[in-house]
Amino acid sequence: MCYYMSGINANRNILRTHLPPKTRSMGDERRAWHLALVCLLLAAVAAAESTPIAKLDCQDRCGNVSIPYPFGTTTDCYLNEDFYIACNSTHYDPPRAFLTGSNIEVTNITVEGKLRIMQFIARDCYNKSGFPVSSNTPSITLSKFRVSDTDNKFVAIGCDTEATIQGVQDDKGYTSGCISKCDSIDYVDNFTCSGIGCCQTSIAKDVGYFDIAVRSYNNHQGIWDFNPCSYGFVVEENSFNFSSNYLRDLQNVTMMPMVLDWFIGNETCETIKTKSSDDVCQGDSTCYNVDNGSGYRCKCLDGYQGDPYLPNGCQDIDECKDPNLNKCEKICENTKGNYTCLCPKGYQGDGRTDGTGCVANQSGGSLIIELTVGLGVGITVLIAGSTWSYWAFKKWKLIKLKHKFFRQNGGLMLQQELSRRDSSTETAKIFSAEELETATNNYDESRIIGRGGYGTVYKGTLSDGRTVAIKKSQVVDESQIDQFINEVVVLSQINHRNVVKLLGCCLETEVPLLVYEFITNGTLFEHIHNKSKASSLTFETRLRIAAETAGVLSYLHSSASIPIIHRDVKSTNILLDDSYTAKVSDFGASRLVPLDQAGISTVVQGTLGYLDPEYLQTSQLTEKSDVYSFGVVLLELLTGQKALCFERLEEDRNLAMYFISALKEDRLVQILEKCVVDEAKIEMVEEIGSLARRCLRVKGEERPTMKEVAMELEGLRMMLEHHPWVNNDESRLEETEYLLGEPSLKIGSNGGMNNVTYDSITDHIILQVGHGR
Ligand SMILES: *[C@@H]1O[C@H](CO)[C@@H](O)[C@H](O)[C@H]1NC(C)=O
Ligand SMILES: *[C@@H]1O[C@H](CO)[C@@H](O)[C@H](O)[C@H]1NC(C)=O
Ligand SMILES: *[C@@H]1O[C@H](CO)[C@@H](O)[C@H](O)[C@H]1NC(C)=O
Ligand SMILES: *[C@@H]1O[C@H](CO)[C@@H](O)[C@H](O)[C@H]1NC(C)=O
Ligand SMILES: *[C@@H]1O[C@H](CO)[C@@H](O)[C@H](O)[C@H]1NC(C)=O
Ligand SMILES: *[C@@H]1O[C@H](CO)[C@@H](O)[C@H](O)[C@H]1NC(C)=O
Ligand SMILES: *[C@@H]1O[C@H](CO)[C@@H](O)[C@H](O)[C@H]1NC(C)=O
Ligand SMILES: *[C@@H]1O[C@H](CO)[C@@H](O)[C@H](O)[C@H]1NC(C)=O
Ligand SMILES: *[C@@H]1O[C@H](CO)[C@@H](O)[C@H](O)[C@H]1NC(C)=O
Ligand SMILES: *[C@@H]1O[C@H](CO)[C@@H](O)[C@H](O)[C@H]1NC(C)=O
Ligand SMILES: *[C@@H]1O[C@H](CO)[C@@H](O)[C@H](O)[C@H]1NC(C)=O
Ligand SMILES: CC(=O)N[C@H]1CO[C@H](CO)[C@@H](O)[C@@H]1O
Repeated sequence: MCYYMSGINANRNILRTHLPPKTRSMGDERRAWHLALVCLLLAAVAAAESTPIAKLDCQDRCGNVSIPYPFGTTTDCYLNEDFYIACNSTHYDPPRAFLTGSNIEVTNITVEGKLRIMQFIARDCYNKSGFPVSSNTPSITLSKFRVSDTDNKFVAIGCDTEATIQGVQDDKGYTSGCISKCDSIDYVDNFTCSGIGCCQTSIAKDVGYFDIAVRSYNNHQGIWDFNPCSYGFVVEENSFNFSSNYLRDLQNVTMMPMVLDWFIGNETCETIKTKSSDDVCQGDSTCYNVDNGSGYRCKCLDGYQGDPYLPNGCQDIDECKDPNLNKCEKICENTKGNYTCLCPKGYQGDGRTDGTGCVANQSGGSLIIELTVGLGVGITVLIAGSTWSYWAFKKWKLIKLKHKFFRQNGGLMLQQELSRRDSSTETAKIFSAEELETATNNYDESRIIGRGGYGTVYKGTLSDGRTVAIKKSQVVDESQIDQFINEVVVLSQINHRNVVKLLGCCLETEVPLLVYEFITNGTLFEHIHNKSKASSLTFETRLRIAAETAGVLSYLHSSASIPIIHRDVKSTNILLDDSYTAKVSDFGASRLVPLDQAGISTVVQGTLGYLDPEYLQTSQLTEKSDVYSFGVVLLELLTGQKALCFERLEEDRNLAMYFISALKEDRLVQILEKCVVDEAKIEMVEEIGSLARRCLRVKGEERPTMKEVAMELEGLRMMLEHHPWVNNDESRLEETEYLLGEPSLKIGSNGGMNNVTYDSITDHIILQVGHGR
């Protein structure tokens, strides 16, 4: 056995070949750009994180569209079927969102009750001699939501045009429309739909169905040169700006944005209150009726903002941060849902600019005293000033350097972008260099909690008391900065309980720094290979850690909006919190895989002992490489042995080889960790061994997918919970019989479980069991 094998530098374990060096300036520019973009992504994610918009472990966006609860893209993530959004990532990149059971594309959802969709436009076109060439009459049918009468207009475009909209309002039909005729384009006004070349009318309330038809009186003859077609559509008023060019050519435009009103149920707040179980307004929010009680919505109380349908969705607005939100003259103090104004010492009043403000207290001071004080202050200021100038000069140089780094790292672009954003939405935490220096006591040696191939990780305490992990690249090497950037890109796509959270980044240093949540209990590696800690890692915990890790890898491979291959799965990259929940970390080497590519060719990168032999040979990266590495981690958990150990015989140095030869010679039990032998039944251990064996197949395609692995491990966990398969000889016989009596729980010859369905997004496992339970 070899428990302690320190002295091997982590870097040496990393096998990595470099791409040919790029020219520096090009790299710099690209990198700066990249980082700015990436941090924006991070900003969006961080904002979403600080005020959640989706339920825990639910996808909160689909491509460009953010999906706030009550909407959701998977079971248990939406309020009811009406709010199901089908996120189609198989045909579109970025993925696109569709209303449930329809081809209606959703482009924006607000928690205030609006839903922007794309709707087809009606057209009726002729050729020069007046023959119809194409026409259509699009319609829309909404099962639940209604076309917004306040946000949309019905618009017709053409100079020989009659357009009608036929709608259904509360089971009663109605027809409306408008006519536009003109002889010349010269009279057509730009930017206003004034009746010449373009006419518009309002939409009725509560319309859930409409169709649109356009006709022409003279088949556009005589005006064909500037207007061959008529068009009609319902469009969001604010996003449509008429131009005379549309008369000539709107042929490439097939869809226009339209706004729907959404609401909950078909009852009023008053009736809902009487059945408290149905109330969906959460936290600091209140219910209000939509129109005449055909449904209701929730909104955050005054002074709060966020998603009122989530328990912690409505969060206090810090009015003091934004001078436009408070009316304080001097000191502003934020309170829950409001703020108060204070006056400094020596002043009195209500402190409000719309009130009495702050006025100085009546002081009995005489002119002489004031003069003396003034003189004293003057001299002090003079002395302080000259010292300060000297000090400021040094500081100035430092600041200039910081600015340089900030610029180099894409900070300016980021800043511009942020300032353009709505100031009310909370932005990413961009940490300042000082903040992180203070947090880590100037990157003190004692704060180092890990060193990896890609940098040093420090433990830090922020001024608000939060403990964080700060990752800093060791060497200024472009490829390493790229790794950091890559990590931010990847992490910004993931929101999962078993992935370490990224809290923010810092751009002012020469290398960007990443700030993560601090995971209290260290790496899985320490827990397996440190004798004293290993003893407290029970078989059940080991199995749970394996299942959680497999679950999150399966999520990365299949459920995240863009598939992600971790590429460096190993026990040092799995962290444990105090409840031993696994948190996968270090996405520096990870790759996003475009949907149409099954495998990508890359520079081989990974850690010896965990590295997929097929990938090593072919450089073709696929999800199956993670499956191999996971197989090795599974072995580590089972055997308590290191992935690569120079104290074993040469042919056994590699844990995978060692395990396979032990399996062949039928001495599996000899190499197992003691607690596993003591606590688990041999059948279950064999089951896991067989799973590991399949993960370690040389040919990637013969390995199971991560999803299958996750399912199988979850199935074993369920079984352990329901009939603890503890090694107890007395119960063994009975147990076997019990299993035989329940065929649906039996394990197939290949070790696969029947009747287990697994949804890695929600981490839910559904185990169908026969009767008698
Ligand atoms: C998504 O956003 C990107 C960047 O803002 C934009 O280029 C792209 O067209 C958008 N895609 C869709 C489908 O709206
Ligand atoms: C995605 O969209 C395509 C094309 O519209 C469709 O054929 C496919 O069934 C959709 N996939 C899902 C999962 O909805
Ligand atoms: C969605 O609509 C809201 C309100 O119109 C707007 O503030 C927001 O920027 C839109 N989001 C996107 C991604 O277009
Ligand atoms: C218009 O279409 C008709 C019928 O297809 C055809 O006979 C005629 O030649 C077309 N005229 C022009 C100018 O293309
Ligand atoms: C309207 O604006 C377009 C450009 O957007 C221009 O080409 C056209 O000449 C303008 N028409 C009038 C009548 O000003
Ligand atoms: C339409 O566009 C023109 C030029 O881009 C702009 O001046 C005008 O204000 C716009 N009108 C509306 C209603 O947005
Ligand atoms: C419409 O599409 C055609 C071909 O796809 C292209 O030649 C034409 O320039 C487009 N027109 C506009 C206004 O984009
Ligand atoms: C309200 O909705 C429920 C269930 O969705 C339905 O059974 C009921 O008929 C509806 N009531 C009205 C007045 O539409
Ligand atoms: C609400 O209903 C009442 C009576 O049913 C009606 O008089 C009123 O016009 C309705 N208001 C709206 C906004 O529909
Ligand atoms: C906030 O407090 C002020 C008085 O300080 C009061 O006038 C105002 O109505 C309060 N606003 C809210 C939203 O409670
Ligand atoms: C790990 O967690 C266990 C259980 O919560 C705790 O007893 C132990 O002190 C923790 N170890 C470390 C290094 O934090
Ligand atoms: C209880 C149950 O649903 N059993 C099913 C398990 O799956 C097999 C085949 O997949 C079915 O034949 C069983 O009926």
